[in-house]
Amino acid sequence: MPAAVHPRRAGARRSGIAMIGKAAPKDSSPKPGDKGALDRHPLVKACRREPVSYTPVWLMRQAGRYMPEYRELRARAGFLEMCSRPELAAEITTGAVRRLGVDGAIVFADILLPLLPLGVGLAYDAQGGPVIERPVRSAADFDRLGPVVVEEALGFVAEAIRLSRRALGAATPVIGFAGAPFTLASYLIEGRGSQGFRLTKTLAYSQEELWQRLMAMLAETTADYLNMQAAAGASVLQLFDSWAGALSPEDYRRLAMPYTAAVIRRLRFGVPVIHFATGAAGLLELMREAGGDVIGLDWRVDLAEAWQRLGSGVAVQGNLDPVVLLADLPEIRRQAALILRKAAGRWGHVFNLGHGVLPETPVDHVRALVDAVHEMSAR
Ligand code: 1CP
Repeated sequence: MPAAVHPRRAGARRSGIAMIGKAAPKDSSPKPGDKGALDRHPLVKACRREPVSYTPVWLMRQAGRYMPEYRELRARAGFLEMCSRPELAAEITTGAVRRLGVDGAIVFADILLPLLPLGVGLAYDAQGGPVIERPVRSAADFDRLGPVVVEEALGFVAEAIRLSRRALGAATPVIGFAGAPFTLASYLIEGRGSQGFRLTKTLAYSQEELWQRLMAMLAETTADYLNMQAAAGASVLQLFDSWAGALSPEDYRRLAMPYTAAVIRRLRFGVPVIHFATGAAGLLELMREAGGDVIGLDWRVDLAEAWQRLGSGVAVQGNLDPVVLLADLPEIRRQAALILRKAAGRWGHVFNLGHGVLPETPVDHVRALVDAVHEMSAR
């Protein structure tokens, strides 16, 4: 790999945790807080479809359970406690970056945190899956929800972003994120992860006014939450509409898209937005219409075909199948090369998986993927 491409390589090799408070790796990067320097980072530039010297790469769920450092911390603290202690959250965020050499530091948090102030009894079970004790299924349930003052209830996420940004300086942009209204509503209504989303869709189909009130509230909360993260120093924002693919195109257009579009319209800081969904091959044009500078693709679509459909006015992110990371290194490299070939060197590709890193993924495989993408895409 050309040294000029990755001046921070030496720092990146250090195993991450416990770097907070220590000096960022010495290089010629401008000072932390220098927004200009972060604006010139390949991740931010790729989101804006500007020329870059290599394809930037980060991974959804890059800082989770597959990492021994994370499991060690997790053995001593609950998930919500880890999220709500900014110094711990920042340690996990930046530790993953240093361990993996990725080009983006997604803040350690969860899409469901904005549901905390609603008072619905959000908790995470022994397997880490979210559970909502008092789901919202009627107008009476909705009327009982507490008010969400984002800065007050979720200021710890902003603080984790500030600490991460201070630790990383201009070397790596921090990525803020939130769930899109449909995906958040699905947890709020089902009470946990779901396969068929029957309760969610039934409510949307048969209680239209309640659906509109719920979705409008979630859109407003999500926009406030993302604006708070951008104000705290996030250089890129990702909107996860992980389960939007459960909807038909007509239903997506009517029941989800207006609220996602409202979130994106309300963003104030000019930070590039990645709009991601899974199983959404039938929705790509509508997702593009809803907004975002980058459309996040899962592995079920051919990247070149998807980009053709989306048009050249938008960047794309993706789209390696997370299961590939369980295979041997030559296969990982082969499949990563295939995706880079689909992107064909066009400006505006951010390499990522098509969904989150699986818990059984070997950390070395992730590191090898990141190195392979950097090396094969250097120009
Ligand atoms: O790199 C990172 O891990 C960053 C932090 C991060 C992100 C970006 C976490 C930590 N969660 C998320 C996003 C998230 N959370 C999504 C969107 C991405 C996706 O589709 O996978 C979703 C749907 C959730 C909801 C959620 N929270 C789930 C999925 C449940 C389901 O229905 O499949 C789970 C398992 C959680 C808990 C959670 N969030 C994050 C972690 C590390 C964990 C595990 C908690 C533990 O350690 O016990």
